Amino acid sequence: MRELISVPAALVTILTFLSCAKVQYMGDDEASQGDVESVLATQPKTEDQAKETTIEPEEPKEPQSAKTPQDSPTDESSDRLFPNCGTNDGPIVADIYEVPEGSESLPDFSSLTPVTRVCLQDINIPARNFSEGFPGKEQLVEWFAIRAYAQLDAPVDGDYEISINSDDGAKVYLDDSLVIDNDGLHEPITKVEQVFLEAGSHELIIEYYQGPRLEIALQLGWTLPGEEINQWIAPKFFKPPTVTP
Ligand SMILES: [Ca+2]
Repeated sequence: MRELISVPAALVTILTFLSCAKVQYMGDDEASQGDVESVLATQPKTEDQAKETTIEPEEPKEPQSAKTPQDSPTDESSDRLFPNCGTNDGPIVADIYEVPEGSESLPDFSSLTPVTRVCLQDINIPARNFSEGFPGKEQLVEWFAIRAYAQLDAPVDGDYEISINSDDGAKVYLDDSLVIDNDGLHEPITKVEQVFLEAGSHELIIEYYQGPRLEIALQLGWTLPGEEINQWIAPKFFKPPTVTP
């Protein structure tokens, strides 16, 4: 008789324990899910990936795993020339625009809204077939424009020969002054202008557009005072712009 009583008592004890364990687990589960959601809220994600992070109550043995963000956060770089603009990918900030087919010169940038913003280490895209597009963004093949902003560091006082090679049109501004006008619908053409620069930083704006097919090119160069070799300006001479629109 004693055994008949003690067996149900043991069952009750076990059931009570399991019930508490379940409540405890559900509490952890909700907390974990909240943690994950707060982490993911700061990261780009797709709907599918968001679903993947949902904790499955059927697998209570590994609630901790839910706290680990998914191994493959969404990569938005597919629609960018360079990802992580403003961090490790270059001081030059460049806005990309679409321009109407048939454009024979640079657009009026003030009337346009950028499609996206990218960053560059330098302005050195040698002439290439248009079908290759711009580095990292094959879609940029025709009828687009770029307005790029940076500071250019002049190492010494003196007369610089600034050069721009572009296909199609481009303009170079330093400290709000137009320095080179290479605008128009044309094959790769290099224009050179002599400019006196004091040593130090100068606000640089490059405007560029690519019209139809054939070729793409955009390179910014200089000949330093007292030297004779024109070289494409190295990344170390660029700094982030002080102001961007
Ligand atoms: Ca072209």
